[in-house]
Amino acid sequence: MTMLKLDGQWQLTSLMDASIVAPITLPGDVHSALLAADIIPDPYLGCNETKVQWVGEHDWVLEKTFIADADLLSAKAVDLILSMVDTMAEIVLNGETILLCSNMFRHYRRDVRPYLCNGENTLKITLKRADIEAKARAERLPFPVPWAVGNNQIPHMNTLRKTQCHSGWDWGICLLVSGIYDSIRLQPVSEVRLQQVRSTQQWHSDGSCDVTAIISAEQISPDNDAQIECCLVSPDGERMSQSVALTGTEVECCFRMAQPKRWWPAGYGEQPLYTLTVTTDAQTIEKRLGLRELYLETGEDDVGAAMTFVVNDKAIMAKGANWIPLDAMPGKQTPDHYRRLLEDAKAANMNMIRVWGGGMYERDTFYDLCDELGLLVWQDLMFSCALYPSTPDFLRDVEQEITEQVRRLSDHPSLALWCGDNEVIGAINWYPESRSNREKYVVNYDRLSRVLQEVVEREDTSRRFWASSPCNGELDFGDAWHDDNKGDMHFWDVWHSGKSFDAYSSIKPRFCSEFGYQSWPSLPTVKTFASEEEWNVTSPTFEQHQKNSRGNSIITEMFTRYFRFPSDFSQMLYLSQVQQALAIKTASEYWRANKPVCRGILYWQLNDCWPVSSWSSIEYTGRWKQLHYHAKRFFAQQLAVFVDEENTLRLNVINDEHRCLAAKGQVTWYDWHGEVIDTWPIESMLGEDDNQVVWQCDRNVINERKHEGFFHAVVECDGQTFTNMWFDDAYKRLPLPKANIETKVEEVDGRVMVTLSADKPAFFVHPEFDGEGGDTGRFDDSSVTLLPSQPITLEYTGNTSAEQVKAGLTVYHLAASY
Ligand code: BMA
Repeated sequence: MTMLKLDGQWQLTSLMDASIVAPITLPGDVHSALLAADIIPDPYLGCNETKVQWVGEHDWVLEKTFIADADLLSAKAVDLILSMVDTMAEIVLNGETILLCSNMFRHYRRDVRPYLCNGENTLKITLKRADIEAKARAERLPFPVPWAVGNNQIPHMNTLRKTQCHSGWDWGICLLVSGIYDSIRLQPVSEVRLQQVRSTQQWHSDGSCDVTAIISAEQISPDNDAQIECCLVSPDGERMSQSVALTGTEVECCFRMAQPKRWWPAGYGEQPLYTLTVTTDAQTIEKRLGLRELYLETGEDDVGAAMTFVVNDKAIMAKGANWIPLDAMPGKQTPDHYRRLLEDAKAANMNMIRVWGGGMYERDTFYDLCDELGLLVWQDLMFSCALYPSTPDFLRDVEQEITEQVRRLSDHPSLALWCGDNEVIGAINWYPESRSNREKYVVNYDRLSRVLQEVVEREDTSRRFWASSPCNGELDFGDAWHDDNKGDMHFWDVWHSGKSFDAYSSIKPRFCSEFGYQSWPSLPTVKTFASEEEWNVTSPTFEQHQKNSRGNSIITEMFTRYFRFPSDFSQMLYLSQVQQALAIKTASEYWRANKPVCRGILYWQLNDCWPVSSWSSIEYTGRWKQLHYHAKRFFAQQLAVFVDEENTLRLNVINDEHRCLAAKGQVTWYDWHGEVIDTWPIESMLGEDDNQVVWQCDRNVINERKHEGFFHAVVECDGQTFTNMWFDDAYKRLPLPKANIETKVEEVDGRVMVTLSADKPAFFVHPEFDGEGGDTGRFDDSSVTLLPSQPITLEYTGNTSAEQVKAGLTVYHLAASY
């Protein structure tokens, strides 16, 4: 008896206008179906967002007929299994209502055998308007609970368990999507219903580890004693198996690993995965396990309190970015797209991704890839930037939701932390209602938070619950936007509060889980959503694709502090990406130079869910912004950083690996022709997890020759060379030379190589390929410094020939932007 998938083509009809009929592919969303059927224009183009708002204001019916054969009907039970149902849904099978759904994050499983008939069956799913339900729920609340005004374009989304950014965010289109985003299955059950498999790891002092699989199952035919097959295969293919009889509803299988292979975050070691397979009654659950010990160290210290993830007894420097939903139309969230983005995160030397609380508990694919790539996951529970109800109904629903999600995800080795929400503690200070009655709303907050904590601690004893991001610690309702001595912080003084980039060096965070700076997308990405007449930062299309009301002014105003004003639209786009890279580089490097005080840096944000101006380092098209290339350098396991502090310019060399390495190189002071003013050799032995000052220079010495040149460090370590730069003033005041850059594109052994050479020093040199396949390819490095007579050869990876790259190449650099 095999499981029947009801995925594929269904029929979609509007309940308000029966003439609107289209095929819909499930898993998928209503907007994608209407787009494919040419009923709506592409919401991502021009100002179409406004034109498609009506879609969220209809109720929709999804319908499919399918054949139930004798085999399926011979089962004692046939379970309909559903998840990611968005959101208010009535499920009707052959005229009988079998299920009402109202939480996008829940899992539903119902035996529908009594309603199935031999031959043709009809499954009908009605998706009701979310906006009306949200409003009705808000009206029933005992007191007003402020929603995410300023981010959401549709009110009261906080009353609904649905992705909060579906109604818009400060980088997000408002579509109010609906649909079913996961496979719809009919699972026949004859004897035993295999419900779930979870595992625990018990480490012993001799280095061995016991892996126990805890299998929950329900015997529905009492006549036979069900047998359960449990098998564990090591990364080398070594197989261990056990067969156990099911007594009661839970059974355990324990495997002792004498020499377990440990799983490590990226940059610290390998990611060996064991495969656990449990089978019974033609049902199988398979999981990939990584064996590792992990805890979060938050003990008090001289500074305040630590915030350090420790894996296999080694302190980890968490480096990464915040993750928002992959695509605003969930039907477009494909496995390939997940893989590409997460591989790009790893390629930029990240080892942690924060799944932000205004999106969704991610799909299995996401966590599987994080396990495989060594990306730790900071997992927010799905609450963000609003206050939330604490009514009994709401708490009951959430309790169920969190129970199910923790059970689903806790076996992933990548999962590092359960965090209760995004900025909800902070949000108590944002809204007039809660500001004027703080105690009431703090208690309201705590009622929900306590449920989240209790569920997490009951369901997953191996991980920490962290109430909120940001949060200064247990029951601390202080200002985690500014207190840098304990807990995690969100530092927005630069972007949202308009301070200059030096504000990043005014704090020494223990763990900065959010800080960001926006840029505009590159010209090739702009071309995908704006026609040429709209290529202007104040055009209607450009303003529609900027969701932070002051965003474009902030970017433009900041230009005036650091740069000479760019000469045209394409240079504005380019410069905005230099500026963004500089902001995040300044912060990340300074904080890394403060290790071990700082143990985590996650910038806002990795990705975009539609083409938009935003804080992302990767554009919606997949193109790397300059920031992502810089991240690859400033997140590398070894790094050299200039720090200008206390009248001294110094060079810190940082090693995050837990092994000693020799570092060698030099610091050179160049003039604007590339001639050496002075040079100093550096040589040092780096210890494990080290941070050393390897060179320093009195600032007065530099001040005497102000504006005469720039500092350049080159360090070689373990066969890798890394460089860095330092300038003694804002770029706009420096006499940057107008370098000429020569470009040679050639094919070498089937690889496309681009050699850049300059006659004078050139900074933020950024080649951009605009042509067919340009969105899927990239350079192996960019936004680099070019010194005269030191050409740099970059590889362009992608399905593009050297000829094509040559034809579509533009090389930007800072002095050519004005
Ligand atoms: C944060 C996030 C998001 C937001 C971002 C940019 O604090 O949590 O809510 O998109 O800032 O404003």
